[in-house]
Amino acid sequence: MTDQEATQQETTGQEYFDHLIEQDSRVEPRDWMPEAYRKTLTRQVSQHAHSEIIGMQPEANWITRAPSLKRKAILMAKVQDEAGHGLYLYSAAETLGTPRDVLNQQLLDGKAKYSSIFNYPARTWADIGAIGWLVDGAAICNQVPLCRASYGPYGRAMVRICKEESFHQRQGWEILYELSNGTPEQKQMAQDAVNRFYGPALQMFGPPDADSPHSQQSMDWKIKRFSNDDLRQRFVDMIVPQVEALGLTLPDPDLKWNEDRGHYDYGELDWEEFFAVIKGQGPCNRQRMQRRREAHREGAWVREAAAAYAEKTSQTAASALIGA
Ligand code: BYC
Repeated sequence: MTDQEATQQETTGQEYFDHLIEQDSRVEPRDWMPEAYRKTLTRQVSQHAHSEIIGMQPEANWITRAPSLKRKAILMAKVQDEAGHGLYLYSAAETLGTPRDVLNQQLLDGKAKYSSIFNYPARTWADIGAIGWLVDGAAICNQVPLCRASYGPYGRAMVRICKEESFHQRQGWEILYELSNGTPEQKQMAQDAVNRFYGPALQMFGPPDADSPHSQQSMDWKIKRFSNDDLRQRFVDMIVPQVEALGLTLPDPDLKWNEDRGHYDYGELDWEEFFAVIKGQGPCNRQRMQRRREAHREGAWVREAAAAYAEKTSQTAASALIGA
């Protein structure tokens, strides 16, 4: 292709891309797309996938300690769902051109981020409730608009993920509800868990809009539909009546209804802590990454066996063709 033809192709591609975005239509893997769009989506979708995989750890630690067989089965199903979410998301990310093992290596090398929330420990059984109610609740609030993301494979993956997240949130709510209506010690355990997870759950929405370098461009491209602060506000408005129904409180003395805005005002979050956590200095960053690297090493034989099987079946298929 001559330089002139390449420029022509790029101009037509850009026009078509702009048209798709303007029409609120979907960009598909084979469509031309600006390199920066491909890059930001690869970043966001792979970070999202890494979050699902790392996010299995705090809960998986509680599978053996769940208080009944039923709770154990439910928690196992939830953790398995999260592995599945990771897989759909890696598949969606791969359609943008970067192979999954490269994305995975970025995580193992500590170059790719995953959600700050998973660097906090799950200390008690009530924390499993708080993770379900607050963390999965925040995830739903953030991810429902992503079902309409302009990139087709990402939006479609999000539809199924959101359905499963709703079940996850319900199971968290139910754990907290039961504890809150149990003995005074159980109620206190539920309150402590909410106290510890409230701030970090609000930080899942990302830094304040003024410190969010990617938001505006991602909204212009209709990857993100709302800003970080808008979604955070929506989440606060949603959980205030829920916490009342639980008979618990949120640990924020500044939380109050603002008649003029039609929203709850809430106190400043600890952004210094947030930025330290995403730089690797949270309470569990080292432990999470160490466990992920171990799991990757322990899984080497599975990857090798799958690759050998794929090779063998493709050879058998090729010999059958030659024989035919
Ligand atoms: N933690 O310009 P910004 C789940 C980074 S899984 C860590 O606002 P953007 C679940 C951000 O990446 C939940 N890093 O970025 C799983 C960027 O850094 P880089 C995961 C964060 O992308 C298992 C920088 O800060 N959900 O629910 O426009 C069990 C500047 O930020 C965080 C998703 O991944 C954070 N909280 O907006 C239970 C949802 N926030 O890349 C539950 C999809 C920001 O420049 N992702 N950063 O180095 C998104 O919606 C967006 O990527 C974000 C950030 C709202 C998170």
